[in-house]
Amino acid sequence: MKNILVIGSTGQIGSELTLELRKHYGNDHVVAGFITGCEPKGILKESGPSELADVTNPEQLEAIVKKYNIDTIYNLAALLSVVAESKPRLAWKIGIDGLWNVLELARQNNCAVFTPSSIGSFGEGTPAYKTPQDTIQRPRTMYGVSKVTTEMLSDYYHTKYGLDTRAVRFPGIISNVTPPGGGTTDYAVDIYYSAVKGEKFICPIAEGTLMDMMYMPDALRAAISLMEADPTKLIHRNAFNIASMSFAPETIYAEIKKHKPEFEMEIQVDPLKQSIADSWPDCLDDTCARQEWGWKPEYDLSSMTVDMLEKLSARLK
Ligand code: AKB
Repeated sequence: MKNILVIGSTGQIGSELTLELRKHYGNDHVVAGFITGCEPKGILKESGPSELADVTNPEQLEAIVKKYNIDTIYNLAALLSVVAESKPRLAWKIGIDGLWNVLELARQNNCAVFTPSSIGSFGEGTPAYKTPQDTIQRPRTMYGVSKVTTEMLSDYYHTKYGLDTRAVRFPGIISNVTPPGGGTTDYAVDIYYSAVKGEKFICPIAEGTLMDMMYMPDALRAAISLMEADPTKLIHRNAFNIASMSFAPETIYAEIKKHKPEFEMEIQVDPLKQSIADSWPDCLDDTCARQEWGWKPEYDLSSMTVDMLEKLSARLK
């Protein structure tokens, strides 16, 4: 049985990943790490242990690892792409100084570590269509720079110290539970909220802009199954391309309109978000993830849309 610490358990991915991990490994075996001002609430708080776990505070993290005999860390602490552009120093402090703390602690206590990367780790010069697993990564955003560094530092700890580090490159994640904050792909979540509330959606991304996206249940399965995968089969480590769907604003709009014919969308391009989106791939090639650990998504745009509209309508009623 694993003993797991989730750092960033109240964020967009963390809030659902922590509950999913508790289903797999037992409530008492998964500690929800949070920072002041982002305390766990409701089922997240009630279903298992939680602890203050600031990634920039190594002593605090060490006390949790010792107290709960932690052997696996899901390190989800990061600023998303748009926020990281306005707070680059903080993005580095959380993403890289924080990662250093996690990796050192993991080395001393023999923990496995999952620290996600992103489609944001690619940039100009990367082949945009069917982006290969191993290719040019020269992003010009602080988010991208910190994600490439995350991948390299995590691989360094694996090759140098034999630490069990693994990760995926997440696309934009779409969920009906915790909304994202400060990402370039957030529009693909916000659009569902507008559709369910009966409001016109103002889209910050231009027509024709393709980006990889994924429904949360697939993202959670990816993280957990990669950490469960047979290590002898892994040729890559940090980080695997994963993909399930790629679309532009007009395509998701048309899909929602099939269910909500009166729904309206107007495009008002946000220059920062657009420039970030333009630097990211159109769609990733996830062959290595499929071959090395059996990755296979379950949702496409149409099945995700049905589920999103149903769940959000029930929740926002
Ligand atoms: C963002 O838009 O910043 C994130 C990501 C794709 O990493 N959702």
